Amino acid sequence: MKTQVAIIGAGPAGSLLSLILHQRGIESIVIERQSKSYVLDRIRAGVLEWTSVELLESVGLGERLHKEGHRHDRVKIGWRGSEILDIEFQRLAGKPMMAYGQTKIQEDLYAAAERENLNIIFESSDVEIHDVTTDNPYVTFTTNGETQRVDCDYIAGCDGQHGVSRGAIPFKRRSEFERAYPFGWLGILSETPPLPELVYANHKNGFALCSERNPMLSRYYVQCPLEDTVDQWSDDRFWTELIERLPPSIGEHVVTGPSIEKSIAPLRSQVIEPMQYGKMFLAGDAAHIVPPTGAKGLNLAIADVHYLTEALVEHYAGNSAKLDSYSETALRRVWSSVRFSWWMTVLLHRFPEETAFEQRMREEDLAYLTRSESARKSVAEQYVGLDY
Ligand code: FAS
Ligand code: PHB
Repeated sequence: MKTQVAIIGAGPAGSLLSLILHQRGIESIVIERQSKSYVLDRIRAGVLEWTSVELLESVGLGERLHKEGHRHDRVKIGWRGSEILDIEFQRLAGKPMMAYGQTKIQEDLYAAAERENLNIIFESSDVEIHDVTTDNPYVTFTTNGETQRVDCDYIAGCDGQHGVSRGAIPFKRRSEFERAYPFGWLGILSETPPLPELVYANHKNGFALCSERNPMLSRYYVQCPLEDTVDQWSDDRFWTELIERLPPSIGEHVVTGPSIEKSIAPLRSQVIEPMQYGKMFLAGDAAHIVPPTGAKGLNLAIADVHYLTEALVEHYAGNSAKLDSYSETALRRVWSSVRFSWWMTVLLHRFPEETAFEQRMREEDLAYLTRSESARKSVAEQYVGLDY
């Protein structure tokens, strides 16, 4: 097969990239390891920066997003047991954010792929990248027991944190920056009405987060030790611990119920530099991982796709400047979001080895945010996302 851009991975980054390139007249083929239903069953991100909302609108994905999404003008942070900090990002940063689950975004992207007849090849294995430093790169893979080959002008590595693309950059040409956090997030879904606002909490027992997927589907998280397993967390234990970590005036409104999904995810910060090598470009989790505390993972993937599609469209129109500087451009936002996600994670979690001094410093940070509107404005503009 031959195409202009061979895309590895049909998660949000790969499927959005293929859709926008198609709409701008550039052909692509997407090669995905899993089945379509497997990708759609994954529970991941929950909130969109307004820049992400506007980009999805611009490619025709705004209708269901505005119908089923829930716009939020603020988030609350509970701390020191009963204190409540209000980050009013609409008032302070002039933008809201949208609660709309990644699962729905993936459904919308696959529906658009069907409508626009995109070429996504699911259940492909043994994907290999070849000759990225030549003018004739290509990708090989196996599907239905047969080896296939896609000749292309460019390769987009959108295959997430466990993909093969990042490995196509030679070890001595690649820099990896990483921090693993000494705790995980235990997340549940319950068919109960969510709280009216997203609520983060720092408590002496650890972090908690109250979010949503729709008016009758709530998403909650509590920080847990890395070695914990889901079996150690009955629903009762989860609800008791979640409510314990919230200020009483908020916790008393949590509607509990049976969990319909329960999982533990580790937290990591990671950046791969550069995000391009020869004719290959990395986008999304293939290039960077952030702890979900700052709600940046999916939004960064969408931002990378914005920069890469702009660069490819201008290249095919005769100007390669943006393509040559894609990595430098994308990494500016990546590092800004990686820092914010790290900062929010340190601000709101309890670290196993820390002393009472560190928790006191944390509470002083939260007290300063409570007193200072300019400090809250800084958090607000980073949370809702800076303009591209
Ligand atoms: P993805 O990982 O979504 O997609 C990569 C695709 O490539 C996958 O479909 C995979 O099957 C495919 N692939 C992998 N290797 C391949 C190969 N060799 N060949 C072909 N295909 C291959 N972000 C938030 O903002 N908030 C959250 O709460 C949140 N929770 C998360 C929970 C978990 C458990 C995980 C893993 C991530 C979470 N994230 C969260 C981050 C998540 O939303 C990612 O940022 C987002 O999925 C990134 O999209 P992609 O870059 O497309 O990567
Ligand atoms: C979610 O709804 O899954 C969610 C919301 C905010 C975060 C992380 C996850 O910071």
